[in-house]
Amino acid sequence: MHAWPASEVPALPGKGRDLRIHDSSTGGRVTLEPGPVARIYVCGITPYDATHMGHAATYNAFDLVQRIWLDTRRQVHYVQNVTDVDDPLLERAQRDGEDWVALAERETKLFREDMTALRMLPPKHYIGAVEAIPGIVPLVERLRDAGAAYDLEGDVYFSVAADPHFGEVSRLDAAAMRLLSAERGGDPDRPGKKNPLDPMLWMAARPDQPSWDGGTLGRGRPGWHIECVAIALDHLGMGFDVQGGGSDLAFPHHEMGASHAQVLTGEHPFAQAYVHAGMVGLDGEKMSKSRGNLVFVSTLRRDGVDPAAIRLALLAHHYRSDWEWTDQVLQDAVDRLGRWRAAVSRPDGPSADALVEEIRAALSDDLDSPAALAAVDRWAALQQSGGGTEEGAPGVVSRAVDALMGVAL
Ligand code: 5CA
Ligand code: ZN
Repeated sequence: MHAWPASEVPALPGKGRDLRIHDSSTGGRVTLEPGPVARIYVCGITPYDATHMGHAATYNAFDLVQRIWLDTRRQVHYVQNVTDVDDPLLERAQRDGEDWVALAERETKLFREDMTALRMLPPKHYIGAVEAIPGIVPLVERLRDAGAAYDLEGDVYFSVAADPHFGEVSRLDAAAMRLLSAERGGDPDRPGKKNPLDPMLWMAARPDQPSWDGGTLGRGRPGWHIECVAIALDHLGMGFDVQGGGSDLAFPHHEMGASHAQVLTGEHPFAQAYVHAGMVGLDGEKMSKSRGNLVFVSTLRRDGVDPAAIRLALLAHHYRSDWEWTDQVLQDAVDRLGRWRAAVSRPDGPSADALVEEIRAALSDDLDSPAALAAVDRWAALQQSGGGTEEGAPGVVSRAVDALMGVAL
């Protein structure tokens, strides 16, 4: 699949700092030490509805990670998937009497447009589940042949017992895992499973559902977790730097993905750090396509909201916190954008050197974007009160907020 166009990332004076970030698998902060090419996999959308503020917040967090790496003069190898065949997508297409392929294509196109407008850096490889199927089948066959997967009425399940490291990503107890498995696409109550948590690797063809040739597995379609594993192993290999997504992916998705990959390769870990963004809610509920309580990026854009203001609304919250979208959040961002634009519209102003370092320090400290915004606010207030006359300083500030936070002033 093609991704979306990259916005330019201006070069800044000096050099960025290495990122310290919260890793779910250790429960604490780790300093990431990528090589010259940092490798990141961020789980993509299931395209049955438009990009909402929760999605945008999660992709914003991982966009910051990449911008920090670019600022440390590294290249970034970014991979993202599109879950373009899965139960929720097929159910929505069925409900609306729409062709599931057309639905997925339409929503993926809209997602690309939203990401472009928000200046999110595009993945180098943007891969759909359907196009990954030829690579998924041999992985499932290998797991089965190694005794790490078993057949249940034609479906193939992964045996979590095969991975000695199972449970280390989310660090949840068995009861919590069982609950979340039922909520998030698993089937812990299906009779005949070896362990209720075992996830499906390959689902045998169902009547009236799309299916593909699965070699010795028979016709069917892939399970969710193996999709991301196949794509990540194909394009990044084991031990890549960051596996990212919202906190709802820690279990089962990232836990199972790590186990699949670790059993397949005999290596550990799948990713150096598992990074999870908090959930954005509306009216006290997690914003989700299934609940339907959504604020869409595309609706705001259509209403004439500047994408830079949307981006500032996201950046005003720490990526790990759960927060609520309100009209006030957007209004505050619109006001801030106005103040910042006014402050950089003059040819001179207070020196930007210290500010650039403050932004770098804040973001490299577990992506503390609220602190980065506060630093820019202080500079803008100083500018407003006539606090400096350094020629070109406003230009440096503009470039810094664009390069490090994707906000075009
Ligand atoms: N296709 C899978 C991942 S392989 C999936 O979870 N798709 S999704 O469309 O449901 O979500 C896309 C990304 O947005 C995921 O990282 C998910 O964790 C994140 N996300 C979904 N809802 C929210 C929310 N309310 N707040 C923050 N992030 C969210
Ligand atoms: Zn995924």
